Amino acid sequence: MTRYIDSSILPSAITRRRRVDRILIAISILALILTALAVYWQCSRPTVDGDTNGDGRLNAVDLTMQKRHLIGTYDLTWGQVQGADYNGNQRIDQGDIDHWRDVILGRCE
Ligand SMILES: [Ca+2]
Ligand SMILES: [Ca+2]
Repeated sequence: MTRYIDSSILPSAITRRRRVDRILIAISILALILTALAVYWQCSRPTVDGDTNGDGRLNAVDLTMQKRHLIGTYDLTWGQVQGADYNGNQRIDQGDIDHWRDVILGRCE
């Protein structure tokens, strides 16, 4: 049995495949660079006590996340719980939330 290959299609198919491969490689490299930048940015930010969402600031957003975690409508990671656990009892409770609220309001440090 003899197979015939249309030689006019083959080079363009290979060229197209190489072009797609180059685009995929470029996207992969870009994703790797963006991931490295995100890790660097996250690690280089100052750590702020009570900062639950990791934006480097303590504010009402953090309190909302903590309150929602307390009533069971939002799950925090273990690291977030540790960061928000002011009284050191390994969980977020009303005492933690009251403390961070007072810090935000300038009632305590
Ligand atoms: Ca925050
Ligand atoms: Ca606590």
